[in-house]
Amino acid sequence: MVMKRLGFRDKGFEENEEKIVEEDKFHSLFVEEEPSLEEIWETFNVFDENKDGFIDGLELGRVLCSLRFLKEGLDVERCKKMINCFDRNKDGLLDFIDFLEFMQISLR
Ligand SMILES: [Ca+2]
Ligand SMILES: [Ca+2]
Repeated sequence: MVMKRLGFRDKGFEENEEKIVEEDKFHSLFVEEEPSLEEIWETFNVFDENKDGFIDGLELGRVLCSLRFLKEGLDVERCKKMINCFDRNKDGLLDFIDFLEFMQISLR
């Protein structure tokens, strides 16, 4: 991983390395609970009510309300702020990778 960052290049090696790093990364996300990617994907789909592949503030708010994480009712502004914390490309939506980060923090 470090070697890769430093620009270590060998085509075949690099592809393998990439895969291992990816799996390691996912693995280290869930040392405690270790939900599978499938489980997270299912969770993602629960959040993504309109099935467009992204979670917006409203969708996040609905689920958090139903889970009673938001006690004062649907607070879209607060949800948008939460999304902004994990939104890498700043489009105001959580895609699956953003959601992985979100889960990682939430499960702690
Ligand atoms: Ca959606
Ligand atoms: Ca995004």
